[in-house]
Amino acid sequence: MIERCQEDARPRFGPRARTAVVLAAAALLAATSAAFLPGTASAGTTLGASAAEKGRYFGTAVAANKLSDSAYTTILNREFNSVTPENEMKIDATEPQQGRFSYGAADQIVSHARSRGMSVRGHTLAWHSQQPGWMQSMSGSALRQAMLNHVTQVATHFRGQVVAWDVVNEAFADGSSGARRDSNLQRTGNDWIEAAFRAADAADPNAKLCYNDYNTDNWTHAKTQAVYNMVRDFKSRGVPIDCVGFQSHFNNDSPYNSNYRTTLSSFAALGVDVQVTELDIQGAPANTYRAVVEDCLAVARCNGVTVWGIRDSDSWRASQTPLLFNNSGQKKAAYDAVLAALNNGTTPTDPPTTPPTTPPTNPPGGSCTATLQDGTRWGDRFNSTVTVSGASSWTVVVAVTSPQKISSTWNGSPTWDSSGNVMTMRSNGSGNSFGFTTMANGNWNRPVVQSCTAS
Ligand code: G2I
Repeated sequence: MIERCQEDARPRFGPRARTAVVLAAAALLAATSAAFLPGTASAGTTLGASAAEKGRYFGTAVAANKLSDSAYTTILNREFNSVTPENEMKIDATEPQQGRFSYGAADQIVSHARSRGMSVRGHTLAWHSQQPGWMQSMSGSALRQAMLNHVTQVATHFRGQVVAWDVVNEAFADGSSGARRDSNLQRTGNDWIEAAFRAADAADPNAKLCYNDYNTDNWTHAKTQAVYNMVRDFKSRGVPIDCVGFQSHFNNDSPYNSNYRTTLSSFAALGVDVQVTELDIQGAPANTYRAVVEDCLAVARCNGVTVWGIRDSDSWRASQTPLLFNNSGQKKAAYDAVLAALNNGTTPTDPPTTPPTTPPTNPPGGSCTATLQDGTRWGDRFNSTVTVSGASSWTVVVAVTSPQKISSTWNGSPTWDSSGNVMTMRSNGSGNSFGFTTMANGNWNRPVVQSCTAS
């Protein structure tokens, strides 16, 4: 109850207020014992499209210097609808000299992603590693101020372009201590993590703010429990945290455990979203990849899965061949398992809501007809599908109502007006329908089709 009172004290807008709504929806779900209903039959042929049909994303880490490799971008553009810059948003990349910010490589990835309807996860604002030299040599209040300024500047630069930030990365120690990791940031005071979250919240109130770590996948591990206790404490005190990232680098020393689903659902029950943020698995066993995806789909608040690279040769652990595509860019057995899991998975469904009575809007003027249909609705977002008739090559304009935001699209090539609320979707050879997910941000108005033109 303390938790809910704290939540209620926050302003009733933005994702932090949405958390209260989602909590209420989750409670209702539990009360009605209708948490999971079979999803509609799904036949997505790419990871991103199949995940989107389940209201999730399927993402990958991207390196800016590979965007000129057409074999790489062909797979990226075809398969993924979310992107995490692998190194380009880290502190050493974005503030190489104190007070001098450098966003070129990160902007390149963000632009590549957003122009293709992919969402962006920001990684990472505050971390003991990959600090530029000037920061490594700082301590105390000067370091605290420098860290907070970094969080503010970088989150402000990417405001509106990044759907989720790894605000703080890897702040807990390995092993059985359950303690914080010793670092120059930790030595500025135990409250450095919440200070970073508050700075990020002030700079970008609409991004989801995540804590991200590795070896926090096994529910029985001390490190997992320590992060869980921190998140529970943050929620009880109103620290603005929205999500927890589970890196999920699995290998023989740190294997997947079947209690992973318990980990995801236990954190989600605290009132945060959960995300699989850096998945790779030594040897890429199909069964383990399938299990991870099934575990995410089984947890309503698991937003999506990001793999840490595209081809094995792109991996930080290339010799372990841990990814979904081989060095030649061919799909591995694990790819097929992941796609099947996404297509077979159940769709977590909110309690029945009154269906909208407004008929689809198809204003005249185009030589084709676009019909919008409502898709799955969750506590914070909903899917829509638009079917086009009368043209095989088309341009459809769709508007959502501010503060709604379209967070992902599939089966089309989108561009946006300057407000971000009007999307022009062009056919891209994927057929005569496209879809998109809208973050409601408290507004459940139906998106409106403004025009359809044959092109
Ligand atoms: O270590 C795996 C990941 C663990 N979680 C946090 C992630 O940020 C981390 O990613 C890896 C990148 O995949 C590597 O690409 O982080 C490493 C350290 O930041 C990255 O390695 C760095 C090398 O240390 C640099 O020498 C190199 O210049 O990659 C850079 C770019 O290739």
